[in-house]
Amino acid sequence: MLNTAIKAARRAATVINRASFDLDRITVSEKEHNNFVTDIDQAAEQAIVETLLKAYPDHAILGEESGPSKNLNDESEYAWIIDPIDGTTNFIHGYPNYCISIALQQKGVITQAVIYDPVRNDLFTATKGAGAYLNDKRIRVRNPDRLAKALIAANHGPEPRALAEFLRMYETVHPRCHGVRASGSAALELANVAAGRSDGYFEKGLKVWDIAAGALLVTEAGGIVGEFNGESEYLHKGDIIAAGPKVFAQMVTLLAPFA
Ligand code: LIP
Repeated sequence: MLNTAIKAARRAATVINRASFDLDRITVSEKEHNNFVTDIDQAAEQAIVETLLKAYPDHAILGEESGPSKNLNDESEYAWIIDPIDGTTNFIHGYPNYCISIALQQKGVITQAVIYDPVRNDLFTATKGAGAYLNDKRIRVRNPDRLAKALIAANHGPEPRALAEFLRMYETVHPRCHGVRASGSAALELANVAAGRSDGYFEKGLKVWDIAAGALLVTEAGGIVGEFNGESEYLHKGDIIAAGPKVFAQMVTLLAPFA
């Protein structure tokens, strides 16, 4: 199943890379203020869904662009959760920080994860209980002993209210670590934590397709993922902190007031 997801991600990447050479030709629409979708998101999702359903015609689908398939329900044995371009705003601008995110949920539990960065050709994969990998090499969170030694990533959604709260959270965390970076792709931020490229990440108001694959990568790389109060319903809640165990505890202490 992981191999099928990798094949699907690579097919989507072909669509995305081709389009990235001529961004003026893509069709952009605004779902809501500053929340964009392009014809390339839709074409990439179609390529992913076709590949998955060719191999597994009975599986359910939850795609950012196509929504839930008719057979998706709480009882679905297998459901694929897809974000064809996580970081669409970056993609539209040619800002090279976006990725394809595909997760498999099996009876409510995420068991497979693929995040593919088509710009850097970085393929992140994880299988529950079998570790996390970047381009076939095992990855682990960095786990510094103190937040004061950590580089943290964070983002915020498009709503003005979310921005105001984000600025307060930024003010809280930034002076206590090496810095906070905001680069517009939740899935890649999680993959970066898993690979030890950053030490922690926080964001509120996300959708399940933004975080399902990335959360498995982090936990399989030895990290912790939770809500702002440390609880574990982050996939449904959409508010997430991810980090190595020591930094996670310190981030929860600082960010719990924003839960
Ligand atoms: C985006 C996220 C980003 C978040 C945006 C949006 P999209 O996903 O990854 O981190 O701040 O609100 O959800 O819409 O590009 O797939």
